[in-house]
Amino acid sequence: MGRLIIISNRLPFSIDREGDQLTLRQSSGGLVSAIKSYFESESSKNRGFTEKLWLGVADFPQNEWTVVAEKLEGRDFEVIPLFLNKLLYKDYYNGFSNSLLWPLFHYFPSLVEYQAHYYDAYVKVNRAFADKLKPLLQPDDTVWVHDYQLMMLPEMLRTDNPDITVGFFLHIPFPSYELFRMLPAEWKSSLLKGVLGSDLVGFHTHDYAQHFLQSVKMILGVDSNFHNMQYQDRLVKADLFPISIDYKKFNTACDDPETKQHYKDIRNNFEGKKIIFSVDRLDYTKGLMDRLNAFEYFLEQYPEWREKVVFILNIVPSRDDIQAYNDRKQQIEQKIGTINGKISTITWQPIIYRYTHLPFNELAALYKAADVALITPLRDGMNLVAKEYVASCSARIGVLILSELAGAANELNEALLVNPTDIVEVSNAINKALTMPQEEQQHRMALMQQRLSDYDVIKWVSDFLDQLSNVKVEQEKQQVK
Ligand code: GDG
Repeated sequence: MGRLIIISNRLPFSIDREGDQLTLRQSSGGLVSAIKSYFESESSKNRGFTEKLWLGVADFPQNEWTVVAEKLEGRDFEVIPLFLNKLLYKDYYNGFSNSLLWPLFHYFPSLVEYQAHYYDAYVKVNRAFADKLKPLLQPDDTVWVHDYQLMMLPEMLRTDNPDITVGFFLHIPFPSYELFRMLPAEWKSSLLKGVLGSDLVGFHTHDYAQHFLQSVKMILGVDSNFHNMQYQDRLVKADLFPISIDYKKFNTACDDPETKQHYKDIRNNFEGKKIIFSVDRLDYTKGLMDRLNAFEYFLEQYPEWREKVVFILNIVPSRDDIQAYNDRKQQIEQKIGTINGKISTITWQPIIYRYTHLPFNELAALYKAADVALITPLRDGMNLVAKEYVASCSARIGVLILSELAGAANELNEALLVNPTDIVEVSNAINKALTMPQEEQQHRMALMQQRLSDYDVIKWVSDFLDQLSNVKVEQEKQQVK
């Protein structure tokens, strides 16, 4: 067994600076916690990779690498930093990735910015990743490329090393062909050919995999048989791997003294009141405005809940150098002000709003304290917050209200599933959640918890890597025939 090389846009940590002191902070995204939990697990040790490496763009200048490298000593993986020109990175990341692929793949075609220089930057940065890896690659390495920022990389790696083992996983939805076809001809075929450089392509849901296969057929004329394609005389498989969470970490988080203290403070502060909670990055895909409209409508339709419920809304800063994000922030804050101004009393405010990144223990305490989690994205590849809320603390009660347009809705069937744009349905769901008998809450939660603990994130990683090696075995069999 050779080495495992993880490739993602950013490295799994960022740098905090205080004066000339640098400290490393682990990034809090789903991918990072998934891979970290896997690296620390027995499964990873048993698989016998000789080494684990992580390649991504560094958020620190090249001249600080020696200092950063010292701080990384003793980790269970090696870091390969890629240093890029800032302007090039901006056009690739803010531009092609987040002002074109992100809105298109989340069904916001009117927000897509078709700019040729964004595309050029995307090709160049994918090439820079391939060039960085080229001299380091060994024939028995397993390379796992992550997400929409690097769709062209698998093909580039394959051209450099035809026998390489490459997996690709898309963390966001793959849109229906009707959306994907809106891209200019050269761009859409390069993206698909790029991904098809892999041996295995992973998606969160069956629908995303089907959409991908249909685009491959319509645009490249490549047929599929179930999940298998024969592309350039090579078997390529597209399958579903719904990402999960570190179930144990969330399930036991409430035993931690710091979490307990936060929990006590929250409950004391809102004594006698029901708590509705949500936490999202500030993003138009998260449906924050529709959620606020639904909550306002709920307070009008069910006035008996006034002064008896609070909505703790935590928004995490994100991509604030993109105009579409900044505009949304102002609109959301205005809406919160309007609702609070209109409905508050001298002793009660319906929405407690914070715009910050919460420390883990506080997040865990809020998950535990929440009677209802209101998670209503307009589109979401998966949505880990929904899974984390369910997993948080054993023997839990509480109700999850979840958008049917989040990938997680496929697995969390016992949640109250809603159309996030239907304010009447969401408002009724809030009332139903707040009045649901405890036994029913417990029953629904127990079923969902069981499912999450059976397929946790370590299983997710192992499952993907197992299938990746299986595809290689099948390819070899085909060659022998
Ligand atoms: C992509 C896809 C897919 C959030 N706020 C705080 C905080 N978080 C953590 C949560 C959770 C993660 O960030 C966000 O989960 P998402 O599911 O939205 O994941 P992303 O990585 O942003 O997005 C998404 C995912 O990839 C995985 O494939 O589910 O659909 O868009 O883990 O806990 N953590 C802390 N404080 C916060 O304030 N500590």
